[in-house]
Amino acid sequence: MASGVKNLGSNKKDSHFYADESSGKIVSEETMQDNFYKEAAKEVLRDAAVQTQHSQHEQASVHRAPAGAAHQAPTGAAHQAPEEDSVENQADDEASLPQVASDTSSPTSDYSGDFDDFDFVEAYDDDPVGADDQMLPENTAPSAIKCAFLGVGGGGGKLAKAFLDLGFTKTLLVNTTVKDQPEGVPEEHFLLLPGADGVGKDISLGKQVLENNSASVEDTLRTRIGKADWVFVLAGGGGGTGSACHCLHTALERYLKSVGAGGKVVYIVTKPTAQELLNPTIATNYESLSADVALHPHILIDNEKQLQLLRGKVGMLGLYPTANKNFAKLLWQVLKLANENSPIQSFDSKDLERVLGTTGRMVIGSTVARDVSKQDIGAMLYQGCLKSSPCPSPGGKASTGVMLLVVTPHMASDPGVSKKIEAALSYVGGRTDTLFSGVYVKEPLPGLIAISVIGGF
Ligand SMILES: Nc1nc2c(ncn2[C@@H]2O[C@H](COP(=O)(O)OP(=O)(O)OP(=O)(O)O)[C@@H](O)[C@H]2O)c(=O)[nH]1
Ligand SMILES: [Mg+2]
Repeated sequence: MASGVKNLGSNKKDSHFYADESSGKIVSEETMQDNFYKEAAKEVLRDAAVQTQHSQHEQASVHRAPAGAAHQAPTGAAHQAPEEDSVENQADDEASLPQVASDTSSPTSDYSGDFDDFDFVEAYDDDPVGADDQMLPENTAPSAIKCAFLGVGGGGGKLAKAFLDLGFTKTLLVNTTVKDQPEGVPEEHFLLLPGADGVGKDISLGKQVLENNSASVEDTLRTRIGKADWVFVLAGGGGGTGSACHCLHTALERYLKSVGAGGKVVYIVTKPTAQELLNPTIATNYESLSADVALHPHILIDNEKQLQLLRGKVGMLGLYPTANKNFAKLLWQVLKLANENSPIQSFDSKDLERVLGTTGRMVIGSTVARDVSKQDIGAMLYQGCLKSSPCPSPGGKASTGVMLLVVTPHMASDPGVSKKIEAALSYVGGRTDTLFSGVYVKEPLPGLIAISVIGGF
């Protein structure tokens, strides 16, 4: 029963009368029921109107709130949110309703689309589609240049593995067979070329297989290496596959160009041992390879010299793995030092690029001078680097040279040693057209360490 109404009893017609306190009138039961239903109907209509307003406001606030909290929360919960409250307050004022609707109508129509106007904003944010599935991780070995290593054939693959072991993860091993691949190299670093199960020292077959698959090598470099500025091609001279590696040159240059590289292809090839060179096929294959790389920057590793230096120190089985590791560490030291600052004199990445980019052969070597008090230290260091280098001795005057010296803090602060260091650098400077040098301070060291690269002959 509606409030404010008192039951006053019934008349003879059995009709009930009620006093309506709000109006001060006495009304019959019929009238009373009539009023009650009218009131109830009005209340229902009012509720319905308020509900419609609410849902309109909720829609408006949902469009405005990207977090979608209003979507998730039931109406009651949405009412508790301060933002929703402010919307609701406006809804209570009927006059403000069209205002709210018109406020929201314009952003609503903007937001309700599929962002056509701004669908470009993230277009360049993502990594290239599909390219990253096979992408090898970035090199972890510190280096002044962004480089990749490509091992071709059995010996080339083993040399490449030595760089991979140092943290040059951007390393790929290409071969015509899985049979002479080094152990312990994850599958993603291999590219097996179809067409022959090894080429059995047949360099013509090697060239044919590499040429037929050069596009695949180029693609694999793009998808697995990505961007590198320099590609070091490693190959064992004398076999059929590695000796044919120059067939990939055009594809490698195209790859470098396509990734916007600033560097070149540098070959690191081995010269067979004296014993191996007695075999005419091996000798011819090696000659073919050395002629192919002659006009490109290249390092020749003399296997005879290298193995002689190791014989007596390492067993047969360990000869090549040790030699490969030593060579990789030697070259890495140059790439790494060019990345370091020196309080005395730095050899920087531009210097390194000048040397690596010089056409012709390079000789790389290192030595240690335990007694820095000797007078002729300049000659000692230079000759020592050449003598203990795995490369054949240089022929003629070098066009570019690098002399990197690593000294202890004690040596660096000794005026006598500093004078000798200067003399050593000018000795090497006199033997190359352009000398780049760097002096680094480290400890502990077994003595004064010298690393030299001379190139361009
Ligand atoms: N420095 C070095 N030289 C190696 C190594 N393995 C092989 N060689 C040299 O590389 C030469 C060529 O051998 P491989 O590289 O096995 O030949 P390949 O390129 O695979 O050619 P095929 O087997 O004929 O298809 C050998 O005669 C060795 O002188 C190595 O681990 N380090
Ligand atoms: Mg082989």
